[in-house]
Amino acid sequence: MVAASPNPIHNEKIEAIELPIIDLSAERSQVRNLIVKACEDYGFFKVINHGVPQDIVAKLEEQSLSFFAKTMAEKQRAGPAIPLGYGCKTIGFNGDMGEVEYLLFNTNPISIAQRSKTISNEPTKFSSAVSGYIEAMKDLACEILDLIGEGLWVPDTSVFSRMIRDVENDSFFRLNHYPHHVNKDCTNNMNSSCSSRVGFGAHNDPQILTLLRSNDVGGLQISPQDGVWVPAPSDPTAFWVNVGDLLQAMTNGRFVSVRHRALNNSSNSQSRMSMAYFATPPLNACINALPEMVTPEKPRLYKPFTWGEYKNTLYSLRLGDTRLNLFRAS
Ligand code: GA4
Repeated sequence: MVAASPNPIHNEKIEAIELPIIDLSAERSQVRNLIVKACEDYGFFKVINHGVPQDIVAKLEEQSLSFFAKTMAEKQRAGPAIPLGYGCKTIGFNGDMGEVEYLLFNTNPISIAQRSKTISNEPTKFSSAVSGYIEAMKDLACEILDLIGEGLWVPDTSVFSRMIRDVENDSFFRLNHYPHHVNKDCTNNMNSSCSSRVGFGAHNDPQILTLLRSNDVGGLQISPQDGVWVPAPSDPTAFWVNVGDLLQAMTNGRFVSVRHRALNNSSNSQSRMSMAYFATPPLNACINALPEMVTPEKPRLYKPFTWGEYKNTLYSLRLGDTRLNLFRAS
């Protein structure tokens, strides 16, 4: 920890902790141990030297920028994000709001090509940028999941990645834009109207693993414990990786699904843009603690469920709800 300061507005503490940074080009036996440790300690870490070509990222960033620069009427041609499409300020079905606009996709290339016709004047360019990026994210997520399998010493090291490689996987992808505000009140960032500007409210990701990348504008924070928020500084060349609810359930609580949020109160004149890939199993995949994770000292925490059941539950709840508790074993 290098600094701690109370936020006078919400009684929250902002702590500048150095979050784990994992160099994927280092020796494999080291990397897998560091990843497992980061998943246990924070459910969150940054990967560098990940091998994702810079031009794949740059192409998508350019397409994303030009979409969000359009007029509201043009953007709304993408259809409402219920559940997939363009959303502005409203998040999900149950009244959650945030200072954010976004595009939500599934990761099927045919569906992306179809949707791109309503999103861009150059649909082929747009869809190949999105599909190319998703492909790279899927490979990176599976590589990280294989390292996790090895680091946990489970007999079937592809037990996690196989769910994501399955043709029926239900992975999602989202592009977020947190518009820059010109606000006179924001000269002092201790001011309430400034520091309380939530872009995407506190929540846990429901899936297995999320890979998040942003431009050079900060705002992402994680909460390792109630009332404490740790900034995750922006790094356009890296990816933040976070553990989702399903991985917490499959590791019987050994890994933690990290609570996080994005604030939209940047003090420079740039808007934050982020891209998030959510590695998700098929709807009928059974989510159950791996036998190796269950011991007499660590009895099963959650009852088995399918991703489909979990997905129905999460869409019936609010963004900030902790849904995994509803699946407790006893
Ligand atoms: C949070 C993680 C992903 O962004 C997402 C979100 C989804 C949505 O935006 O439609 C949800 C949210 C997320 C969890 C609870 C429900 C569903 C909004 C919401 C209020 C795409 C996801 O899978 O779950």
